[in-house]
Amino acid sequence: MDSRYDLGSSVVARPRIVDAAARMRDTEDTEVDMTAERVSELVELLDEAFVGPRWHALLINLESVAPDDWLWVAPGGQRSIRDIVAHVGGCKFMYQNQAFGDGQYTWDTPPVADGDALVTIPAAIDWLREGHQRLRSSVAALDDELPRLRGHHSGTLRETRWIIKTMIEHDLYHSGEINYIRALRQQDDEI
Ligand code: NI
Repeated sequence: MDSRYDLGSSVVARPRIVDAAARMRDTEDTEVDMTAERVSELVELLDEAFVGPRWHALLINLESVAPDDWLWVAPGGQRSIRDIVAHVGGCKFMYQNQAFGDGQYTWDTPPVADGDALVTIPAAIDWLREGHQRLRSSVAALDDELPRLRGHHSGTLRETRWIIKTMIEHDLYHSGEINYIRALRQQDDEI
């Protein structure tokens, strides 16, 4: 029998279409679930790089810095721990603003507008926490695809996941620098 006239088979075909639609919905649901899972994992990694508990974290290393170490520059060096904190904190505000905000913050218009924020270590930590909180909230609120392109101060759009990954690496990288400068200053560097 010519299948074009076989009503039976078109009736049979119908559930397959329903199945396909259901499968598509399931796939979408799974993708949403996977994005949510990945986002929450990235938020966790952002927090770990910033507050710890592991000793690589930025705030863990700042805890060992004494007030006298804050402006010290190692022989042959150029940057104090304060300078590094200004850079790390500024990047938190700038990356957040470029990727999730109005894109106004750049290297030339540093978001470190308030000089008081860096006068003491506790004030700097408060300021870092504020920058981190902004970034963290923006990431935690993500419900779209992590490959989505977003603004970056270089002028080149970057994937959302690249921006988050860079921010995680950035805290850890400069945290190590802070630790090394502090160790030179306090003369307790070890192999
Ligand atoms: Ni840097």
